[in-house]
Amino acid sequence: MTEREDTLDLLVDAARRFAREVLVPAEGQVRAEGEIPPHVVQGLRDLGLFGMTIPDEYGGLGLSVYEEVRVVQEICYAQPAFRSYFGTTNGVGTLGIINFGTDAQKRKYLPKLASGEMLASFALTEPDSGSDAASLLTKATREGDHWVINGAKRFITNAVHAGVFTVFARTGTKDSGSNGISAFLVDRGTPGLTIAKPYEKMGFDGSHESDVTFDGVRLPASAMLGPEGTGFKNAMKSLDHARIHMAAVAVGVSRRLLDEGTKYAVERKQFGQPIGKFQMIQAMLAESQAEYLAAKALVEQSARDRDAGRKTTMEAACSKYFATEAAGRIADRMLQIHGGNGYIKEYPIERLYRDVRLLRIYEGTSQILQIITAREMLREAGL
Ligand code: COS
Repeated sequence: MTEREDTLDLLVDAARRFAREVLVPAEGQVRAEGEIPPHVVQGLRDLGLFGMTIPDEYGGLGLSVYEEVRVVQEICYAQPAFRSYFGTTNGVGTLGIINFGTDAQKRKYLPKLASGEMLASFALTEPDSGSDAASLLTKATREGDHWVINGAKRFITNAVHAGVFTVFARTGTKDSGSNGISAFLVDRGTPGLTIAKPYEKMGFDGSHESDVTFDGVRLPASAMLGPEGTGFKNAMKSLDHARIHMAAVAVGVSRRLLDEGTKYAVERKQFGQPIGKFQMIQAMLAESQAEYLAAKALVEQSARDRDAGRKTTMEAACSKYFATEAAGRIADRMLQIHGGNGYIKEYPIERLYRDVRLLRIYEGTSQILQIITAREMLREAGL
């Protein structure tokens, strides 16, 4: 084993223990208070997870994509909202700065993001632009040495906590399509930036998503991230990485769901024996275990392919599509094993069932991921 593999084993083991000994016991508190408790945030900081993907020269752990998915699977043994707190920063919130930022932008933001002193949000989606991301309407207008942003964003994770937003806005004409979109870094507190109260949601207790509006937000030209007109492509490149991360979230929570279902099948007795002795329960467990192992293998292989420098647009789409759809089926079967007890809040399965429903929607719906996959296949076949 190399030293790097040894270090990864230690980190994965620490993340596993932290999830089981600290995060899972805190789930009830998060449900009651709607917030991630300070001792959890501190624990995530101590593990270095806010800087998981940030290069070590900026104070991060500098993990490869494969290393990242190994850690994320462990953390997501607990409800996935814990991951949202640091994962958005590591994912779409920061990838643009790491990959397309200037030295000055990297120096300004990455050390604070890596330590968890600052969180980052990714502001792409709008009220009328979701799956069709290139149709966004937020406008950036050049005024001398400045850009002025006007528009509205929707479903912005961690907006209430974020110190910096990667904002996508149209710098080209209305008809300029994806090539008329640029990215900007907007600091919290910039005049004209308003963050609304978080939505009430179906699940993901403790994770906060809000509307964000830009009313004449004035930025220096140096706030542009990457060259003018490259915002859309850079967002897509960040999402290619982030979708592998999201697939790992689904794998982690699937493991938890399986453990909850198996435990219940051993403890619960009907007709004079544990229900796990019945073949119909066994079939649900076995089908779910096979899907979990297949999703895990797919996600880890896609991560390795990305680390090897391959274009993984299709692999990322397939990983997120398969792992999140599998998590949905696994949640449904494990709740079914719990019978009536699965439908009441006394058992964690009810909350996890609601949480995993989001995984098939955010960072690309299953249907968009199928379109991306088929397009790549057909392009390779010459269409
Ligand atoms: N990497 C690099 N470039 C990419 C890319 C990728 N993964 N995907 C697209 N591009 C490029 C294309 O090559 C094309 O470039 P050219 O104009 O030079 O040919 C350009 O971007 C436009 O691509 P495309 O024509 O495929 O764009 P569409 O508008 O047809 O569709 C989809 C793009 C549907 C894939 C995109 O809008 C998408 O992913 N939607 C979902 C958004 C999402 O996930 N939202 C969740 C919230 S964000 S957390």
